[in-house]
Amino acid sequence: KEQRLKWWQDAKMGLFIHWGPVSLIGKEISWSRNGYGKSKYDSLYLRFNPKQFNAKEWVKLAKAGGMKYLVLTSKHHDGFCLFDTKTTSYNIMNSPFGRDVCKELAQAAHEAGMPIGWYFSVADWKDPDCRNPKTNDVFANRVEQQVRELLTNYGKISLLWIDYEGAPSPIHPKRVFDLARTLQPEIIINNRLEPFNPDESHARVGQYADYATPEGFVAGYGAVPWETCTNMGHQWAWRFNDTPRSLKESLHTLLRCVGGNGNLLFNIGPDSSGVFPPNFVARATEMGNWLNKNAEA
Ligand code: FUL
Repeated sequence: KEQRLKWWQDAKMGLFIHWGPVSLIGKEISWSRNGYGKSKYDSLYLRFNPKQFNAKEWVKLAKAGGMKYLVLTSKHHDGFCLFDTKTTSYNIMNSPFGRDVCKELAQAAHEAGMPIGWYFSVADWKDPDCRNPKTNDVFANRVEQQVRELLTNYGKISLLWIDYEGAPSPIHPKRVFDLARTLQPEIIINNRLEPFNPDESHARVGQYADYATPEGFVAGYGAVPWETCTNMGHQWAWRFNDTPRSLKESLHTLLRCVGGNGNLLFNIGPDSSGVFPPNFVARATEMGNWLNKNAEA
């Protein structure tokens, strides 16, 4: 286990990227679906065309920010797939953009020697088979097929950041875990495959997990490997006129994680043209510069 986690523990900070058609409206990813109107939300992809998307620029931003790995929302709870998939038409290839975002980002990351992982929600609010007593088996198989695609078609994938938003689990944790390890023997997997109790704050690392995932706060979980995920701004997805935390607060967050032997997965949302907001790029770059000066790797 320790050997498997070594690159990640050495990396200390990663860039978390929440992105999808929702960036067109600047509302929170998936969670805004009800309030905005399900059918309107689900149609956003029909005008999602992020022409400025340049995977190399994204990797460059991570590098400038001192972030040593990338985690992209391949599929959030809203069910939209940022990758080419045979399992559903609700995917990026059917948007006007028509380019496989996961493919381009994986390629750019590989070229730069930067580990990449997928955020992947095993719950899907748009899929009628999800948690449908009659057809949930079909759904569980579909999810496994998606995991198979994500871990087969994009070269080496270093990390699987599973997400899951409440009970009951619509999938089979062991099957997904074994599948991931079979397809990518070195992959590390967070602790959200197993049904969790919200009171545990994602602290428990069970049988099908490598590390804990405190969300929105910094917490040392003793001997358990952990990674805080939190926003540099005020929501996961891009938001109009959002402002990043101050440099001081950003650095404090990082240093508290590292000082507690944990990682920081720092999130920024690109806009609907495919670009990270300049004020966030500037903040990340300031962090990277500070690290270069003060924390020799
Ligand atoms: C949560 C999700 O519900 C949020 O939208 C976000 O993706 C966060 C990292 O995990 O459980």
